[in-house]
Amino acid sequence: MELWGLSYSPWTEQARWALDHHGLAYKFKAYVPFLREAALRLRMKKFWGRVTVPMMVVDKTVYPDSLDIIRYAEKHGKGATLLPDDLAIEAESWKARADAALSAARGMVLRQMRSNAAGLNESVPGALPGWLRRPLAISGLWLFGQKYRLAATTMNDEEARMVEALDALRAALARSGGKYILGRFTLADISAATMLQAVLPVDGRHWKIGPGMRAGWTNARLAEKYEDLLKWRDAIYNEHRPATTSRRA
Ligand SMILES: N[C@@H](CCC(=O)N[C@@H](CS)C(=O)NCC(=O)O)C(=O)O
Repeated sequence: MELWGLSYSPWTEQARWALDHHGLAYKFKAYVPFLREAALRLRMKKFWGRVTVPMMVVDKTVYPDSLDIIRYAEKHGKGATLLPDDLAIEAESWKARADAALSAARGMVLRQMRSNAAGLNESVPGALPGWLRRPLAISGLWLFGQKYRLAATTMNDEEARMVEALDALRAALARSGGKYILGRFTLADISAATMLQAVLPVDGRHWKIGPGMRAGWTNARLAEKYEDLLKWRDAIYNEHRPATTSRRA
């Protein structure tokens, strides 16, 4: 079983969390946008249209999206379900809400990375020579900005979309008693916890991230305003995402 992903991407983290939660072992293949796109397309046998990660291949079957991978883990893994029958629709709609906020957050992060030399350096593979790293990282950032139409939005719009999701999360936790969004640990909690990565990254014991990237993913304004949600996220990670180094490729 092979999982292609971006180790710093919340979508990849959701897929890995579900696979780990269900005790499924996989080989992690670190994707690099643009540089490894041809290899990804070849592996997926998808030669046109958009490709994203996470993407998983099991035997000859391709699972091209985080939700497909999570559903695979539900079906083939062991342990408590993340999508119980009575809560599956609501849990998946929380994932959709978190993913929409994360798409907005991608813009926030890309904007912050422009002036973040350390983060840019960490975004390219370690094996590349020094002189190539900066030009490659800058062109990658520019291409990403084009691909995700950064010019069509502003930091304020993106922040507003994130705030909407954060307010909804706060309200849902107030209704449910504060521990789990839907009363039990489900995909809703995983999705919302990974969404908070774009407010303030979780402790590196759970999800490794370099100092430059950490700065690029931090939104100090939101972190101050949603401290309660960050505490909730940390508790979810402590209880449901044991820190190990083995899976942190
Ligand atoms: N619907 C997809 C979305 C994943 C997604 O947006 N992945 C982005 C993360 S930044 C990606 O792979 N970007 C790489 C690229 O566009 O080259 C999923 O849930 O798996």
